[in-house]
Amino acid sequence: MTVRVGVVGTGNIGQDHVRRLTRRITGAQVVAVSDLNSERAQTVAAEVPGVRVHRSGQELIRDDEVDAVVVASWGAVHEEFVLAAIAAGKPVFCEKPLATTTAACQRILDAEAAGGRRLVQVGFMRRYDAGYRAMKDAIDSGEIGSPLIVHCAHRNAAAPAYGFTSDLLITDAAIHEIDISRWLLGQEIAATRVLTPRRTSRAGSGVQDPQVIVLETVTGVMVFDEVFVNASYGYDIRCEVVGESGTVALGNQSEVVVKHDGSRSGRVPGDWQQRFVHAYDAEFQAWVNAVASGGATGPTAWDGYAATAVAASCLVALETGLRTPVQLVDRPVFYTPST
Ligand code: NAD
Ligand code: ISE
Repeated sequence: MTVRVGVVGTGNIGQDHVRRLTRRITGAQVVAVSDLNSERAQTVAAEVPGVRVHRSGQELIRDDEVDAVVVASWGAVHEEFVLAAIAAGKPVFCEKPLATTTAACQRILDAEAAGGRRLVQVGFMRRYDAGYRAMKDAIDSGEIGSPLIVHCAHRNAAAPAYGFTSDLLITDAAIHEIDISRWLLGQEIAATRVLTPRRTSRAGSGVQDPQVIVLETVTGVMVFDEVFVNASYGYDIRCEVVGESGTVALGNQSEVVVKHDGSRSGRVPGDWQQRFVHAYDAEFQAWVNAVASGGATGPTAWDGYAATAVAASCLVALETGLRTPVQLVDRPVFYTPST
């Protein structure tokens, strides 16, 4: 079966996803797109023969020839499209964040559970990265003993051109470490703190960049996440888990080593598209395979909810400077731990 996909939001990552579904993923065909910016939608549609442009995401979701939906619009409008896809009984891949408030995520949990069938996959693509997967295997095998501390860094060369705020360092960037820590450790996060180092001169006016986010899990594992979105030298993602008897860390991300004029050097990826290209491909292939077989896989709406709840706690911690508990409802039985 070829899964006929409609994509809502054809900005940066929406365009990427249209191209990957068209050129690299097997078993899928993009048949429709929609964007508030209709010119952008038309331009993206022109690249792929036979793609229809809808006037709205809602119209696209109602299209009988769309079997499954990708939501890649701005975070604040994810909820309405995810709820519409669930109401239509269509599988939906939603880019992170699932929604921007815990109340909105809760409405998605309720709607999906009421339908009795998993339809939502959230775009936490790091779970498909070979490095993170190898880290998880090492942790789960018991090789490094019980995890105690996690060190992460999330450095972007430059913040996106639109007004990037202090809050977005948490809700747009650190949300990836929030998810990957929950997944690597297999535990929920119970409390957060946000430390505010000296600001880089490259930060926008009033923007707290960098930040050090501290996540404390239910068993007391501490995650230290440096988020620095104007690091200037490249896109650098680091993660090391320290266990009772060893450590495991992401390896060197450079695909080559250059030796020249008495020095040895490697390459630093420029951005997330380069660094995680294989992870996005694997994530989409897994989604399409699951949809084609009538199943579901990957990060669930619960994972989206939990990540947004932890981010909400970090926002309070940033504002107050205090250790802030995470408010989580009990996980519904419908959401067994995801892989
Ligand atoms: P973007 O601004 O480049 O693109 C978003 C697009 O959505 C724009 O073209 C905008 O016109 C469109 N849009 C907004 N509201 C809409 C609506 N109601 N209906 C239809 N279209 C609408 O942003 P982006 O960088 O592509 O990010 C999009 C989403 O993807 C965000 O949620 C972001 O957090 C996420 N993202 C995830 C990753 C990742 O690594 N997984 C990377 C980048 C972005
Ligand atoms: C972007 O939205 C992403 O999700 C990238 O993966 C992340 O590294 C970047 O900081 C975000 O702005």
